Amino acid sequence: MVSVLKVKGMSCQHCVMSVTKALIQLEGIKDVQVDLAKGEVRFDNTKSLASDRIQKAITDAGYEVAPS
Ligand SMILES: [Cu+2]
Repeated sequence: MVSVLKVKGMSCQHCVMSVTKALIQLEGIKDVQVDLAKGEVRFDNTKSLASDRIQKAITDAGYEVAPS
């Protein structure tokens, strides 16, 4: 299932890489794409991983998931 999250605090290509790396190492998360201008992260959650796991990975990387 393709999901889109709003992520606060991303400001440059380094942030894009950090968030991408944090997500891609989660089980079943594939095709991570970050839209820096919109502050959006899109990914395919192929194993229906719980959203709190995904949010924690982003938080641990130093960014904040905005409520949708
Ligand atoms: Cu940055």
